[in-house]
Order: sequence, then structure tokens, then C-alpha cells
Amino acid sequence: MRFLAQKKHKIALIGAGNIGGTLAHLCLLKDLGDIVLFDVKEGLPQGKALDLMQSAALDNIDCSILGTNDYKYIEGANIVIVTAGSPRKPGMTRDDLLNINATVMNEVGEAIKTYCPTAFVICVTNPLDAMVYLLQHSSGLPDNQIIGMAGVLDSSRFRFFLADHFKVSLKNVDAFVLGGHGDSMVPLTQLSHVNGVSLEEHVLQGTLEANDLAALIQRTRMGGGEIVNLLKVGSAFYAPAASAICMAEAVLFDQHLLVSAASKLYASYGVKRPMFLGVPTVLSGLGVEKIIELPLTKEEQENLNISIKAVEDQINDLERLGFI
Ligand code: TXD
Repeated sequence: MRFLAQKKHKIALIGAGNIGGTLAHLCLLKDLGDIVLFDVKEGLPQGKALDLMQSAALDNIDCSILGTNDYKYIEGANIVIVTAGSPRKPGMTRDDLLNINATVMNEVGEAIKTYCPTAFVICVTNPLDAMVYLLQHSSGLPDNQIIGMAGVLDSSRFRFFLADHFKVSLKNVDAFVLGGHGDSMVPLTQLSHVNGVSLEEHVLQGTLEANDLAALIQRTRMGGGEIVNLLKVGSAFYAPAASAICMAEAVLFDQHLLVSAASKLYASYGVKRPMFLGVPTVLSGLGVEKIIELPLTKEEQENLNISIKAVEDQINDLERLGFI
């Protein structure tokens, strides 16, 4: 190890389903580090790891992917991305998943506490805002070391719908979505721009119909459900995986990147109890470096309050069911 400037990163992926497998593939293609793919299903992580290693041979990427059913191999991981649990099925609400996935979060939290308590953890499992809360509870991680992934995905969905509507390059669109990962998420129209002009300004200038904007926002809110209904089995996985990788890279490479992430709040943004909620968050080598408090319009705050209430209800359910 004398000549090695820095050790390779170790990335643990908990859950080797659709998102977990895609995450492993992205980590491999981006050569992010050594990968451990964990799942409770015997053979699944091992089979995917083998397949991925064989694809690495074609891309001439020297990396290691270990597929396992044993948590001990996540020891010393720098990053843990959690997708373990059940995906939403057609007709099922995110809240229906609470019971099944809460049990999984307790197991995962215990494993993180035992094997990699210094890792930065990104939770993806739904219902997101409640699961990341529970995962912090069971792992005992400090606030800067754990976030939930939703806002990056919701913002990229909004960006795509806007670029498609305006027929412009995605590069000319930026968008920001706050709030809980649910039907009550809050796309910010003053902070989202097409060709440098805010959506509010587009409406004032007549280059975007108010009705069209409302429809684009509604499609963003229902973005996950639209894909669930099309797929019939399972839920979106390419964009969710890409979103989690964007967050992992921000931490691994100390990018000081501003993203919308489910971060721990105590009293800001109008929350009345500690909770995780999608807010502008700067990610760096410190993990959650800072949470930015944006001034919101009255309407945005009212919408955010609906999100806050939805997350509060989920946490209350966790309490009622004895998970916390
Ligand atoms: O924006 C977001 N946060 C999301 C979240 C966007 C899309 C999907 N979102 C949620 O991610 C979705 O509702 C699920 O809760 C997770 C994972 O979605 P994925 O599509 O990857 O689900 P799969 O393919 O069913 O994979 C889940 C895997 C599967 O292989 C199970 O065997 C495994 O999780 N699983 C477990 N792994 C480890 N430990 C336990 N206990 C366990 N239980 C199931």
C-alpha cells in the first residue's frame, strides 16, 4: 500500500433489486470504488454481481463487486445506499408500504451501527421521509450523516417535463422541488428556470400558460405513480438510481453540491417536530454541510405545510405501530 495515495472508496448497496442493481452498474461504469451488493434473497446479489463483473470485463474496468447475504461484508463502507424493502405496486399508496419497510429499516440500521457507523447513508426506500427517520433512529447516525433521496429525482422529473414542454435542451432547464416525497411535494416556480427565465416570469410574459404550468406541476407530483401504472410490476429505477449516485458523488468528491434532499429539520421551514423533509441541502465531504433556508411565498409555505402534515402522519403511524 506504500504507493497508494488514497484507498479506494467502498460503497455498500443494501437491496439488490431494480434500483440496487442499477446502482451497482452505475458505480461500476463510473468506477466509484469497491461495491458490496447485499440482499436477503439468496443468489440474487451474487448473480447480479457476477453478471456485472462480466460486463466490467467488456468495459475494461477493474473493480470489485461482491454479492452477499451477509451484512459483515459492508464493514468499513464509506457510503451506504439503502433500497431494501418492497416497491409500490399499482393501486398501493406509499403509506401502505410503511409496515413492511419499517421492519426492514430496523434491520438495516442495526447492521450500519455494527459494521460501518461512520458511513454516509442515503435512504431511498419508500415511504421515504418516514423510512429515513426510522433508519436514523435504528442506526443512531448523526444528522449530517444521513439523508433521504427524493427531491433530486422529483426535480429531475420536473426538469424533464419542462424541457419537453418548451422543446429546449435539458441543459437550459433547472428546477427545484421541496417537501415530502409524495403527492404533496412542492415544485418551486420562482427558483425553476427555462433559458434563465423563472417559471413565474414565463407566465407573466405569456410564454407559459398558467394552466400548462399547473399541469406540469401535477405531472411531477404524480411522476412516480405514472411510471408504476405503465410498468404494472415494480416502480421507476433508472432515474432513482441516477439520483442517489449524484448524491453519493457529491459526498465522495467533496462537491459542495446544492440538492433537494430529505434532511433532518427541527424548527425551520415551519416544522413543529423533528423530521426529515426535502429541503435545499449542501452535500460535501462533511455529508450534510448545510441546509439553506429559502424565503417561500405564502402559497408555497401553505403547500409545504401539507407536505409537513403528511410526513408528521407517517411518523405518528410509526409511533403507533411501535417502531419508534
Ligand atoms: O424517490 C424515491 N425515494 C424512490 C423510492 C423512487 C423509486 C422507488 N422507491 C422505493 O425504493 C421503492 O418504493 C422501494 O421501497 C425501494 C426499492 O425499489 P426497487 O425498485 O429497487 O425494489 P425491488 O426491485 O423490489 O428491490 C428491493 C429489494 C429486493 O431485492 C428485496 O429482496 C430486498 O429489497 N429486500 C431486502 N434487502 C435486504 N434486507 C431486507 N430485509 C430486505 N427485504 C427486502
